[in-house]
Amino acid sequence: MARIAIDPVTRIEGHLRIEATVEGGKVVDAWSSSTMFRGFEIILKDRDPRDAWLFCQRICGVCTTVHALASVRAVENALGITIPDNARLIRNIIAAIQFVQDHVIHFYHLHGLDWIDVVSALKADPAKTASVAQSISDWPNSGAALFAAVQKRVKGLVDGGQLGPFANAYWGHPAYKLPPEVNLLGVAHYLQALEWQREVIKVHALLGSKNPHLQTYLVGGVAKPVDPNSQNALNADGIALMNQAARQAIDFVSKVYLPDLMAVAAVYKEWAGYGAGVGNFMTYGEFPNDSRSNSANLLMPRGIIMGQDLTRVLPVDQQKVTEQVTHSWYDYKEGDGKAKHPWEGETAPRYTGPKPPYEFLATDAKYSWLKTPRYADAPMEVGPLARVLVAYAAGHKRAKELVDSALAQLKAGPAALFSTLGRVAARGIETLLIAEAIPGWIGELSANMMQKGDLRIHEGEKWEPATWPAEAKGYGLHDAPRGALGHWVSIANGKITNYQAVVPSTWNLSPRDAKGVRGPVEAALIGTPVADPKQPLEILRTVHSFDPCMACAVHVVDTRGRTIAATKGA
Ligand code: NFE
Ligand code: MG
Repeated sequence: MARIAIDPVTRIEGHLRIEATVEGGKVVDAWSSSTMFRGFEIILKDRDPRDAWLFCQRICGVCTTVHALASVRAVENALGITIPDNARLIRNIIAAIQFVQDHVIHFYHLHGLDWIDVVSALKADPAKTASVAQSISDWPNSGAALFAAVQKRVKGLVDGGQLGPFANAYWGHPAYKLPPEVNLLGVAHYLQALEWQREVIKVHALLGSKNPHLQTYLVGGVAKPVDPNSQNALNADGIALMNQAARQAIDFVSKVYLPDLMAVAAVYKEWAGYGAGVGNFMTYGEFPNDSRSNSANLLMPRGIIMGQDLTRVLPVDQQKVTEQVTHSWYDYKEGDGKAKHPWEGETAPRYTGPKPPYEFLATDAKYSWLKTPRYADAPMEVGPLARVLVAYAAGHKRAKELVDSALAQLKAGPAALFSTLGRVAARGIETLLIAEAIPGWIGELSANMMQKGDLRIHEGEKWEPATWPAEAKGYGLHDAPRGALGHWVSIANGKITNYQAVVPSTWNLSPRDAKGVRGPVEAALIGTPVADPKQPLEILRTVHSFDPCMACAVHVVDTRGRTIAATKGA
């Protein structure tokens, strides 16, 4: 039995360490640890709740906007504010473009190289790659000359020993199975996706003045004026730019991302048999159709699935969300065994782990900077798979079409969804579903401005703290690209008295709970094959399928600058 540590896991955001025991070529146990402490909850104390979103948004630069949105929703919920329709539409468009860009970047730049062997692409015949590309999609940039040029570029990098973004991976590992031609296709699209994402994200520059960290959120609405008769507001030119970006998004997702995903999935079908995880899924849902606070009228429905049971979608009650610290480097006043709802949450860090450099963590004790979130005491997987499963089980028409079509192509049943491959496929499926919804919101916004003359962007009535109750508390739900995100705020005399964020990657990468029950990633790793414990590529496949973000999950970087060496991570 070998114990291994992968630290740092790369092609994620933040610092993640995975320890696993491997026996008989398989993972038999696993531990997920975040090695980075942050403290946004502490930073927010005593601040004006109208400023909270500006601080929170800096929790992460990958899922930019998401903490801003959850924060304004939480404060609006506390103060009983209903935002104008234009603000809802602008927020939906911002969030949706975020999803689309984030998921494409994940597939090609963070996860793709777990499946695509860049070095093998050098052996491909570019003409054959062109015929593969043209057989799966009518995307125009698919000629032999283009693939030959990409191959030459990569060969130049390899020959010059300057692999750049392609350095430090397990090239040639026996678990890579794609033919050289498909590897070349993947590498070409890796490069095209870089160019594409820069274009579509211009919508953030237009609506948010910049990316990352948009400037135009506001408690009560948005600070982006809409006015067809002004050059200084969102006008017909801006609507046209957004429509163009939405078309580019739908095109790339339907003609590049999804066909590539299906081509990769067809070769790695056995990954529908690994990585199931805890079997419980939760989503807060997203993209509200009306402006009520935390409205349940959503494009992607809110709900819970327990024990892989797709016949029942259970409601979500935020009161049942708690966090534990039995295995986390924090103290609770009443004792570490307690499960605390975020309104009563505490952030009191105390590191009790080994002094670096160390070989392994003491995983019987505290071993992570992540807390352990639970819903009604159960671990929950959150993210694309949770959203797609809940939509599918709830009978969402487009979700059903897309899921059934993917399953038919792979000749698989719904059980295949509970897997590493299911997680990757769900991400692609929801990217298209969300991209397709963007033109509708742009149309509504345009009609409001141009036809109805409705230019309202902000509900100003409750802006002054003098209008607020002496004490208030609220919660804001958002489903971010990586999953269910909740912010909980308590306000007294115009100031924040407590603030807690319970974040998608905290749900997914949590350590064990008080009863020793594993978190979703820990559970998903059990049974993962490992051909060579010194090159744990397969472990990375399952970990990356969750698209971890530890920056979000632990929410102030450890200024001691610890460096930890163990088995090489890639
Ligand atoms: Ni930093 Fe984030 C998303 C949030 S994940 S990426 O999506 O919230 O935990
Ligand atoms: Mg938190």
